[in-house]
Amino acid sequence: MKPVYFISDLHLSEESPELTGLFVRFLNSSSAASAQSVFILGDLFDFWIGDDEVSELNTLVAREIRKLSDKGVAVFFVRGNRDFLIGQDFCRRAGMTLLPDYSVLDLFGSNTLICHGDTLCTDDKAYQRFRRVVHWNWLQKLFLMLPLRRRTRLAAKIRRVSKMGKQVKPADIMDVNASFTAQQVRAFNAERLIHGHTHREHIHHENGFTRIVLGDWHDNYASILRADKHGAVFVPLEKC
Ligand code: LP5
Ligand code: MN
Repeated sequence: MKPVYFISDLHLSEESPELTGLFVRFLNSSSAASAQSVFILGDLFDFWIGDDEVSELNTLVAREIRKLSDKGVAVFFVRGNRDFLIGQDFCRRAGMTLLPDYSVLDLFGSNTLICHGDTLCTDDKAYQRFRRVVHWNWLQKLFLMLPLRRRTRLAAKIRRVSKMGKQVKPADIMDVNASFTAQQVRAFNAERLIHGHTHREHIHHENGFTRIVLGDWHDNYASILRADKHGAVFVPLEKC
């Protein structure tokens, strides 16, 4: 059985072409080409204001992902808190399948729950309130009707508020809530959880299940998890 790869939190933007370079390197690696599937668990982009924004960056990203899927590798995408507006149009362009917020995979015989991770941070009440509001369908529709320039300005404003807020929020409320997380894992009848969002790359063995946290991509570092019949490990990009 071919391996399966998991990545998240690349936060690609025009401002960090080096991260786009790392991603392209991964997509073109022999490991990615010989994978069964690649799961992108959200925050692929630093922010997303609608599939109708066709930029040089997202055109390149869509083309590179499609090249991999054209090789027969199934690419799946779960939305993050930065790119929750990615829709079917972009996924079609990239040749990837859009998944719901939570999915359970039979990963080499082990039931594995996957999600971005933001929904598990239930102690961050302000964020959860914000999330509920920006997921209102009518509000998203209204936002998507605005001119692109207006949307960009609004997104930048929200990013500024978010950045400032993070400086004063206690670090522990920005992590997953342990009992809510355990409850979700049990509800989905899973024995393993893979998520991103918190950027705290680690493999935890706790509360009777394994919780794998994907890291963010930064400073020439790519957080890549490989799962195969032997288990799941982080692999350096150089070995891919
Ligand atoms: O992303 P990060 O790591 O900085 O922080 C997240 C949470 N913040 C977010 C916001 C995103 O960064 C911004 C996404 C931009 C999307 C663009 C499209 C917008 C579309 C709107 C469609 C209807 O997710 C942050 C968490 C942190 O993770 C850790 O988990 O704490 O949560 C917040 O910062 C939320 C704040 O606590 C409350 C936000 C109030 C926002 C008020 C908006 C004011 C702007 C005024 C514009 C009119
Ligand atoms: Mn996130």
